[in-house]
Amino acid sequence: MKIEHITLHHISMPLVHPFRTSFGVEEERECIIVEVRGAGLTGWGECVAMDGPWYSAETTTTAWHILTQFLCPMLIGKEITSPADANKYIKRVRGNPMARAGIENAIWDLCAKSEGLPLAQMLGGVRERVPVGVSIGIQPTIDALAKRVAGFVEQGYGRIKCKIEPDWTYEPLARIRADFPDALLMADANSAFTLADADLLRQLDALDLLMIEQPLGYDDIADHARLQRELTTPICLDESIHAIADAQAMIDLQAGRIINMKQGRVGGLSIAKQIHDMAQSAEIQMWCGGMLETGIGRAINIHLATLPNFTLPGDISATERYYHEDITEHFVLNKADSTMSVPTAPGIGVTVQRDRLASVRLRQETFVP
Ligand code: OSB
Ligand code: MG
Repeated sequence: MKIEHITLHHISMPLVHPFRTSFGVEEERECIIVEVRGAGLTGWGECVAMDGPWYSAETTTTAWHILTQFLCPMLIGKEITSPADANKYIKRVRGNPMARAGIENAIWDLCAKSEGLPLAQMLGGVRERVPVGVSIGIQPTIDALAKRVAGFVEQGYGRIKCKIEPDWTYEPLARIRADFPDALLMADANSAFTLADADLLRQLDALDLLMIEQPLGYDDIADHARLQRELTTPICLDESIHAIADAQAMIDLQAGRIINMKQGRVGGLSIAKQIHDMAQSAEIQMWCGGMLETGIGRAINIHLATLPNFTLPGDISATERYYHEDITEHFVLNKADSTMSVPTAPGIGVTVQRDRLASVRLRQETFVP
């Protein structure tokens, strides 16, 4: 099929609740929605770069630049039969994984729709429902955190992740562990610590956490290997895994036992699938991370999380945890088993509401051959 039309939609949606991590506070979620048309069908993707370079180097502005100046011009008018075909045209672009993933997502959706298959099936997924959890930001007080966690447990979330930083490490997690002795509980540091904090992090070993996510530098692998040797709690890498070579280094150096897979962070679904297969062979567990996505990105994450090595609950929550209104239909939690159902219609399986998309749009740009 020929890529006949591409439109980029730069949008911003207010979050229901400010989200505070060790790298900053998000009150609005800016992102770029990618629309690609061919053979009478429309594919959708989401570029998860954030407004500032705090989680990774990319921002919505750098991604807009890479998409408008390079990726869209390289793909418009091209004949493709698969995402692998499309990737041949854009492989000259180095780095910028989130920009690349945004357009690659849309091509996966388009190809799945042209085959009449749900994205999960195109990817090789094996589940109809995926286990999910909730990620909770740093709160003003421990009581406020305890209240927030209790609310999410009440809603049915079976896995709770709390953000940590050097002043917010042992005490908040110890309180949640005391309140919920059997909860699947974990911590995410977003690179807030150094090896000098090993003693502080070792205190967490007493709390029976599922894992500690990304304690050290966003680009580090070697120090994580040193730290893992000092902790009994498994280390999970998020920010450090940008590419296949990073996953290989993590495996070779034993720099952790778990990967948080975010397809945007590694450059799209094709690379995510390759890292998935590598991790599976190396017996590294995996789960699907989140970037406060709209319904488009959330649908993509849910389809990805159906692959066999996604054995732990993902950072995939109900729409109402993020947004009052979305640009697709809302996702709800299956309270009985803390799962989310995988959409069954072809492609991403959700419908984009164009009036909603237009109402949150800051700018748009269209490419035709
Ligand atoms: O580190 O996993 C992270 C959100 C934005 C950027 C980084 C992270 C997160 C989350 C939220 O933890 C996950 C979600 O529910 O989307
Ligand atoms: Mg993380």
